Amino acid sequence: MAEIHAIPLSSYTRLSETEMRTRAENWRDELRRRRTVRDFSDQPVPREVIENCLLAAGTAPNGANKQPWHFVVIGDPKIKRQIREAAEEEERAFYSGRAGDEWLEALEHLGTDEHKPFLEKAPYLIVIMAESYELDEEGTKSKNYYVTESVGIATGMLITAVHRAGLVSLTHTPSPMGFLKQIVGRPKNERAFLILVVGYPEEGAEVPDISKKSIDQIATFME
Ligand code: IYR
Repeated sequence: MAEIHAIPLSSYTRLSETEMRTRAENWRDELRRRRTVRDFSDQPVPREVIENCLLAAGTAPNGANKQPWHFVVIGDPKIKRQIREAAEEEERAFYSGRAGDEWLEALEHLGTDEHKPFLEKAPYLIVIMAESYELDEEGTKSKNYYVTESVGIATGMLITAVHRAGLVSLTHTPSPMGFLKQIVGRPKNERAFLILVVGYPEEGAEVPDISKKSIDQIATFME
């Protein structure tokens, strides 16, 4: 066996059961307050807040600790406009038939359409890239593992960090997303995973009246 370099688990604090119960309830309630928002204000957000949310996301568990993600943070209005134009072109095709009837019916209650003003209005678009494989400075390739799972977990942690910081987000997945890689100019080992739109909600923002599944619907305990 190769020798591993191990250090004590000094960052862990064991909580009392009472504290644990309270925290689990409070965190559930805190995350229940999170809503995906589509009406964004153009009010600026401090860059440092975004940096810290990204560092939080970067702690995600991932395959072989390869950390196969890259976050492109776009505040430049010209690039935001380019992304909006390209995304709306894809979305027009999507909503006018490419999605198919079943998909369009499933989306009806959300009230989404091909218009994506938030891509220009929100202060930051975070284009999340997945590194399908690793490419070092000399151009040598090596494998990454569980890339989709890893980037998905990091994205969830980013969404949670953004919420915790008092901002709102929207997971936007223009379909297909090939155009993004070109606009943001990333290397060939990366593919666009999704766009996380981040900012403050617009005054009077509205969200769809939807609910989440119950514990019995989402979990099975085999005790
Ligand atoms: N990408 C489209 C469609 C869309 C798809 C799903 I699945 C959603 O939950 C919401 C929207 C759009 O952004 O409008």
